[in-house]
Amino acid sequence: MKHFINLDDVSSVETLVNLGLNLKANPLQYQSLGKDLTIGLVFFNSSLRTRISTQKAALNLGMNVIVMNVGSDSWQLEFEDGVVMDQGKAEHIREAAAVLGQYCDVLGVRAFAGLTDRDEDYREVVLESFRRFAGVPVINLESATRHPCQSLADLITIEELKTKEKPKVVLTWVPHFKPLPQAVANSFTEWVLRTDYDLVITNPEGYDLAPEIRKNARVVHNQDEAFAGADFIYAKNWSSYESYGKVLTQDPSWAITPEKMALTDSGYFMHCLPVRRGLKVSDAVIDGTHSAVIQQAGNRVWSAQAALTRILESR
Ligand code: AN0
Ligand code: CP
Repeated sequence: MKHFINLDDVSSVETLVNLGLNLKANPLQYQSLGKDLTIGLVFFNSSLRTRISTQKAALNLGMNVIVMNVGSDSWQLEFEDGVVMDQGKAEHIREAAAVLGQYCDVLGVRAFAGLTDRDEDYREVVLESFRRFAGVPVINLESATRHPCQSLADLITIEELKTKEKPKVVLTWVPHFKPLPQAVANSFTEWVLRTDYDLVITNPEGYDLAPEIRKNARVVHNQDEAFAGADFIYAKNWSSYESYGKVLTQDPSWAITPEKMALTDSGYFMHCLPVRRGLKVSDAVIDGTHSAVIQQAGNRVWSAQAALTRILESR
């Protein structure tokens, strides 16, 4: 695997999930694979899980790790070509990415959606610039429209918990007052569509994900109907794709409560975290025996380590 930017970089989801499970059982089996190599983690946005789990994964592979927060620790970067740089941005991505590629053997990059210009976000300007100019493999630590490290951890978790060959997996929109990116929901949809699970997406009208993401997935606008008999409830808020970046409703009836979970077949509650308790999910659900959120976050180490292992193997 050359890069881990989106699903196009992955030939077999099943093999990668199995590698993640295998690494979890024996974390240090490739301890010398990354010896004397350096990974640089570049953050344009905040992070708890991604920041620490990716460092841990790199350490398990014997790598050295350097972390940089863009903006506070570095210069503000320009991404547009052909501009006269007479405003606040002091350095162009063409130099910045190429220079980071001189210091690091692999780069991880987090750069969220701006949520104002849909075309710009869906062109993945930041991640694609790193792919073009860094000259080293790039790992997506959540870009404008995708979060593959999260989705791989999600599938590892479902594989660990599923009791049926073909579990019913429901991706549900939950309310939030701030516009959030579509990246987690987009990637989860794409990755689950590459499995043989039964996927249902439920969201209010106006919140359908991009057609090229949801493809032929079943979308229902009645949450109770979607939850019937579900084995996994994957909750996430996202802002509208159609009315790009807008919050169209904050309807509290879409939050995950014990009553909603009672509609499922003893389903597990999943969320990528961070999650706002009380707003998106009741304490009784997230603290309950069928909450998978901590296991899911723990599995972020094995997803990052699986991706990194494949990249180091093909250097
Ligand atoms: C981010 C998002 O929704 O994309 C990161 C999730 C992993 N969440 C927030 O900004 C709260
Ligand atoms: N789920 C996730 O990516 O969390 P962080 O934003 O804390 O990294």
